[in-house]
Amino acid sequence: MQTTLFKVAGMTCGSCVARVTNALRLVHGVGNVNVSLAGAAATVEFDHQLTTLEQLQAAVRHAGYGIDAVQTATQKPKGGCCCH
Ligand SMILES: [Cu+2]
Repeated sequence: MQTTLFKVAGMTCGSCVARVTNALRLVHGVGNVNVSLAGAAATVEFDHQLTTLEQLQAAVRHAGYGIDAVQTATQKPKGGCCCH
């Protein structure tokens, strides 16, 4: 499993978050999904042998949202509450 973080464009409310979350969860090989409305980002845990970042982003686009920027680097579980 690896964790990736990417920006999701177009989310405006909790329903958007739920839609993006569900779309990502439906992708084969995806584990935990955490979508942040405030951060306009999705944190996705996935098995890279079963799926790819491209497939995750395609699922988000399919749900009607955009991908802003891509961070392919594995997220470091380091740092406290201050992300910026
Ligand atoms: Cu919405």
